[in-house]
Amino acid sequence: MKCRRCENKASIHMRQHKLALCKEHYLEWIPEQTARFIKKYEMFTPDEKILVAVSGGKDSLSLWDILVRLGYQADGLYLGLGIDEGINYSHESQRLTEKFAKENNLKLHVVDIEKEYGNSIPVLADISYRGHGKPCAVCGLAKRHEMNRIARDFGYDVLATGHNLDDEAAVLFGNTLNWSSEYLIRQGPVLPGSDGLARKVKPLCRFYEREMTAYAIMRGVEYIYDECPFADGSQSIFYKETLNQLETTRPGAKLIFYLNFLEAKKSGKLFIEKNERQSQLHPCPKCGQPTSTPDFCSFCRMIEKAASEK
Ligand code: Q46
Ligand code: ZN
Ligand code: ZN
Repeated sequence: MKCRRCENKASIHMRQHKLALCKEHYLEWIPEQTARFIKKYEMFTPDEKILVAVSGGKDSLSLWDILVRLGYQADGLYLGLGIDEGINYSHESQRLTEKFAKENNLKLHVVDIEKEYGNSIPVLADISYRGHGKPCAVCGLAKRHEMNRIARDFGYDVLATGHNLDDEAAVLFGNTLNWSSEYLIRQGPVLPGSDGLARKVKPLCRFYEREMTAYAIMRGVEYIYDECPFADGSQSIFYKETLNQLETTRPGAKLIFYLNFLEAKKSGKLFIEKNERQSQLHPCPKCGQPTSTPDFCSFCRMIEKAASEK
């Protein structure tokens, strides 16, 4: 297959976009699309200071790389969680993040949770749950708190995270299965700031995980391949696998799931009150049944259309 923009052999084929690109053009396409999403969702402007939360993984390091390539003022924040189980996760992810910052001459804030607060995340979790359960809730809480603190203390306008489409679709899937309306209302590419809370943005939210992996590899970004050992067997991984199965038979299913949700949310009709909805109904002039469509109800329209085409 050939690249859509030149005659060279394509390095990646994105079925859901019906688009194939060579390495050179793919490395152009990703920042172009990111710039488009930043504008479309009004994430930030060129004069705002951005703090990128970097974990040493492919998404956050690539996000940092893309923002810098686009000319934004983006500094990094690495949180040392003290997770040294198995592969020495924290140590290795910090090493790769610092290496990236150094090689690209970028400013990186490093906060070591244990040095700052006396205990690492696994220890804090052990204390909180008396040795039972995964540390993820404690970890999430600490991450949100520290990201916000650094953003506030150093005067950043916005906090950017590397969540990709697979992450967002999995969260949306989980929230939908549980009908967690409060979370559904808050989910989106931008979470506006409020008093003391920095605005949060997800510029990669429309890229598939596989697209981000391809970007990191083609760009030569050195990242940590392994996930945090505590991510193993998590619900979000199960949701991701389920959505991937769907995607295999219906290319684009994940993207449609997420984008249609954003559309529905934007239109304000997602959680419309029952009474409000009823007041928008009127009787169909033909059959008298309540309908929201102007004029005839959908059923009567269908019958009319069929009759007229006979
Ligand atoms: S929450 Fe849980 Fe992650 Fe923290 S303990 Fe690891 S898996 S890093 S995204
Ligand atoms: Zn090309
Ligand atoms: Zn507090």
